[in-house]
Amino acid sequence: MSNFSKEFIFGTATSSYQIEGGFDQGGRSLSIWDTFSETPGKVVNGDNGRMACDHYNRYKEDIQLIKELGVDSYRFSIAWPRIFPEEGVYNEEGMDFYRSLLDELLKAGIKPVVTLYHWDLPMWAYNKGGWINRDSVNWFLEFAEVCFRELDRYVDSWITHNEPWCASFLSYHLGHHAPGHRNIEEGVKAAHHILLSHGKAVELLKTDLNSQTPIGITLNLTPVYAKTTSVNDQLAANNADGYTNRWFLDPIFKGSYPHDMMNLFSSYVHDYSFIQEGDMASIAVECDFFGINYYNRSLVEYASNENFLFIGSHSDYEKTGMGWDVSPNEFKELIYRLRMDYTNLPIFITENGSAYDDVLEEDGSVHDKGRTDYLEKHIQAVSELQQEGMNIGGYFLWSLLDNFEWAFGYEKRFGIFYVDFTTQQRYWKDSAKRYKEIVASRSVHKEAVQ
Ligand code: GCO
Repeated sequence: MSNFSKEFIFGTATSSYQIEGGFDQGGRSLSIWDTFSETPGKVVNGDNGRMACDHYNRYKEDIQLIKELGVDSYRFSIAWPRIFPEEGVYNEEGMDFYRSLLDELLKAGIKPVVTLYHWDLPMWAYNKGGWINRDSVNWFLEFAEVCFRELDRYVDSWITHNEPWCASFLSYHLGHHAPGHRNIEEGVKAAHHILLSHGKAVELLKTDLNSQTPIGITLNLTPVYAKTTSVNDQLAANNADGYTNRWFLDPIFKGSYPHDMMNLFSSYVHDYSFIQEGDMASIAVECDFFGINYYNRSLVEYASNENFLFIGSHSDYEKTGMGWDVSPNEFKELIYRLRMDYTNLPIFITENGSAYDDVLEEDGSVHDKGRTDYLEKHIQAVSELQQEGMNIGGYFLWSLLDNFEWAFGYEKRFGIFYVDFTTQQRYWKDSAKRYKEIVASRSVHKEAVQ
């Protein structure tokens, strides 16, 4: 696993709502996740992110862990309700938190990669229609602008949005994430406004603010496979791919939505007039890199009673604790496809990781063999991709800490550090030790080639 060039970035990633806690500290107002998790039946065990990993109060020690891990970079997100607790009301204290966090990272020699939106929409914005309201683009730009102005000098790279599919379809159509709506048209509109706000934020940073800091977007991509070669299953796979991947890839890289999906959606989306002149060109703005979050492949089959004619199919692959297929080869195939059909930009794996049922031993160790194997297989895949000239710029392991796993609450642990949520103590899992070794062996290699 030593085929990594000296520029290759190893990192780890988190997001604000999942780790910060401090929900009422520093002038923060509520986000849609605070409210959603208060709604009975939405989050496993009724968990919420009020305390989470208490990172808001413990960020210094968490940065020490990152430093000890030896990675080059840390990806985190900014909680919008800390920066604008009310519409148009800027909260300096919220910004101070991120300034201190960034200072501390830079002191530790860690490059900050900052995501603007990782799903914690302020409630005030939701109350005015959230992402369904086109004004959301302007609210987001106001937030982005102040973040750029105040923080750009500390930041190594910006990511506008994390996984627009989740923030739109999973949240407004499938209802599993906040705000929990179930309406296809809303999902499609939310996706459009999120993508548009991405394009406009990139333009703002590059053109209006004239910054050289690299900026991009992160999509969650799930390569879809058909259960059989039957025409029906192939159609199911095509639709699943359209719904999950192409609906986001096509506008970003080709400046248009896929026509087959527009037709498929048109029984529910009566009017596409929310796509205004110039929008598609804005969305397709040139970025500096492309971020992807990869967890698993998906296997689907035809289902005549489903809206889009597909459902998940039984797969006999080895599974993670989420029930997701361990599928490093499909990860490679995904990258080949992106290179063939979509982009030459440097690709960053901005998330990759796995949940397993961890056991904290009495001596403080956690023998998470499943997660360790998972990360080795995927880093091996990245290494092979690098060797094949696929231009992967970096790899960020999800996640630094066990944290609030959205609708799964604290039941699913993705961290390489175990968090005891009663004491807030952190423990090294075996996977963290292994990751440290992998990163360090690359550093040795680095010195040898310098
Ligand atoms: C994601 C999310 C993470 C999740 C992770 C595991 O971007 O999907 O960024 O917040 O915790 O994917 O489900």
